[in-house]
Amino acid sequence: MRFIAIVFTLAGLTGCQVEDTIKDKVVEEKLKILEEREAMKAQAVSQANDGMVLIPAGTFSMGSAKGFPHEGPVHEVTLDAFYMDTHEVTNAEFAKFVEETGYVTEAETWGWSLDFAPDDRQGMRVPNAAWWLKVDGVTWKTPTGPGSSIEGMEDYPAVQVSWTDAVAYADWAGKRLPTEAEWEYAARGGLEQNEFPWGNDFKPGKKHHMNIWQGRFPETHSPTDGYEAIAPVGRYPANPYGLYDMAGNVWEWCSDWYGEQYYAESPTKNPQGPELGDEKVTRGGSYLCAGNYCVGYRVSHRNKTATDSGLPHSGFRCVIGAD
Ligand SMILES: [Ca+2]
Ligand SMILES: [Cu+2]
Repeated sequence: MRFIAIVFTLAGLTGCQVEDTIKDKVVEEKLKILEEREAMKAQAVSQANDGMVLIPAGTFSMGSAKGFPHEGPVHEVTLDAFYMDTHEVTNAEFAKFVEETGYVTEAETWGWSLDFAPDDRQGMRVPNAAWWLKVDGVTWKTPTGPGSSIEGMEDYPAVQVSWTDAVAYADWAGKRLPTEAEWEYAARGGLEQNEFPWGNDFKPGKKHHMNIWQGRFPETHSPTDGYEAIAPVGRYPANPYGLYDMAGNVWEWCSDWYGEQYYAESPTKNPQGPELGDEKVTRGGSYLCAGNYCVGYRVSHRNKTATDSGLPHSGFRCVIGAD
């Protein structure tokens, strides 16, 4: 009966009118979605007023000829403006997201994750990186296994979050992960071909500017930078854009798939990374990075991790487009 009534109503209109009505509806819906998105973005930007900084649009030389081969070729990249979190997403921020959404991280789903263990603990070791151990009960709340906790560590970066977890957080916050190009551009702080986020001096004024590993990794360690392992965010000077910890402390997820040869074929404008890949890019190095090993704290250094992997020295920060 209802169906007949609808058909009758439609038949009452001319074909053109029906089409126009449908078109209007589609346009209306699209406008509504756009408006909602804009509102979300505006809200995220204003909420984050003191938590994000504007990274101005510009062109820079991405990569380095002084690092590992995949850091080259140095190539010109032009980016639109964006806002970036001044610090890595903290445990307090991640906890708020979990509280509001009931989100369960991948490590919590699997029931295990990886821990740094250059000792003789028995268990499943990661091939080619024997100091990584699969440990049951490792999660963002218990980052080194049962008995560990993040109590009192509200202002430490959230770790043991997979790429998928990081994207879920970003969606919730109305933000997104930075592209690899955005990350490097922001980390360089407006400087040209600098080694570190603040310039070329490893220790300006003989003062540590990042939380890394002092000694020969992984055998000897004498943490003169003040932190044996993870540090709270923002304990070292910010770079010229006002970004903290773009070198050291924890690795940061980017949105790009990792492509070893990508720099040779990268588009100039707003590159998004290869279309497909096995692992996602991580940047910035961590408290485990040492001069004798990966030198991961160099601003052009590239690293990669499987999307479902959480690690005790890997976190993230977010961005929002500014246009
Ligand atoms: Ca350290
Ligand atoms: Cu490293």
